[in-house]
Amino acid sequence: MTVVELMGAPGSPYTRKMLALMRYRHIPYRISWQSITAPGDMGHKNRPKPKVALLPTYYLPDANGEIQAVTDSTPILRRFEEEYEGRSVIPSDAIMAFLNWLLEDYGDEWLTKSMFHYRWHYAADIKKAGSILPRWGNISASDEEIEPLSKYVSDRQTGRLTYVGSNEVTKETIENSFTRFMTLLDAHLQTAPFIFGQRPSSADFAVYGQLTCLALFDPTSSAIVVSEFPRIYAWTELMEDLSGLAVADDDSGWLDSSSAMPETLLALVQELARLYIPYLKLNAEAVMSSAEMVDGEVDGRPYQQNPFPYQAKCLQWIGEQYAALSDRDKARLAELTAETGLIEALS
Ligand SMILES: N[C@@H](CCC(=O)N[C@@H](CS)C(=O)NCC(=O)O)C(=O)O
Repeated sequence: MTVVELMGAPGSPYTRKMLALMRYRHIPYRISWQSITAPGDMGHKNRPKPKVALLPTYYLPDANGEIQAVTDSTPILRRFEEEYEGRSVIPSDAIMAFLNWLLEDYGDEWLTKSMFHYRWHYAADIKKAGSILPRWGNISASDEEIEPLSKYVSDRQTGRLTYVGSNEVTKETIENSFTRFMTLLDAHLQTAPFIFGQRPSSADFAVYGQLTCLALFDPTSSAIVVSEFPRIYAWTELMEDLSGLAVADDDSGWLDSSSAMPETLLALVQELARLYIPYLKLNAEAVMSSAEMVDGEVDGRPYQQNPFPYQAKCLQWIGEQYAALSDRDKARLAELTAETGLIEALS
């Protein structure tokens, strides 16, 4: 059996998303640990370099069998759906699969703002991340060797806060949205062990990836999760290794659209409609008009960040996923989510 090769780091939420996914799906892998340790150090010496240096980087064959460096967990996860049978992480019902796409995207693109904000905003978090992150790629390095790397990593990452959108204007919006999302997820997990029922979906893995930082590692956010959302702390630990989880061989265990959706899932959808999709639209407008700043309102408060072209693409993909639904599914989605404002947000 082919072994999938990748480079990643334990401090990278997307690496953790994909490691947990591969464990659950029984996809054998080999990882080389990499932390962002020194200028120009991103990349495996004897390997092709990806177009954009991101973690995780996978080394996968293209159509001609040539190994290429590829990044972006969302399409890679779907490539694995084609290549490996069983234990799928995409709900079998088209409507639930669409909502799963949205929630996966929220985890990857919005919850990560909380992750980056909590890790690089408060002194205790910066100190912990600065001292641990560079060690993950250099476990035997001496303290003297680590010291300048700690400084490099902290300076570099705090300098990137502005790209992620964590700043004095948005701090409150990001922190409020984190506790609100935790409250909604906590309520929903009281109805089922995973977001879309009895088996984990790609949205669970995306949210889990960010929570390996927010719940388990970074002291400020972890203190919030441990004291206010112990269920989510426990869930995050469970998600890490689902290789032994028994799931039905058929497609049973997923929520489906034939009956009403749980109120707690609708509340999560409402959060996407109210906050996430409007944010994506604001960003996409700024990208399309080549504005210098995203400058508008999110969640009823002023919002500013540097325009992010990748997230304009995310909005386009969401539109394509919606357009691919049959007319019947679109009508049923509208009916099921009528109270949430989702369809209005998507239009
Ligand atoms: N959309 C990408 C995002 C990956 C990503 O942003 N990775 C971060 C670390 S978790 C990274 O490598 N950042 C590089 C940098 O900050 O320069 C995915 O889903 O894989």
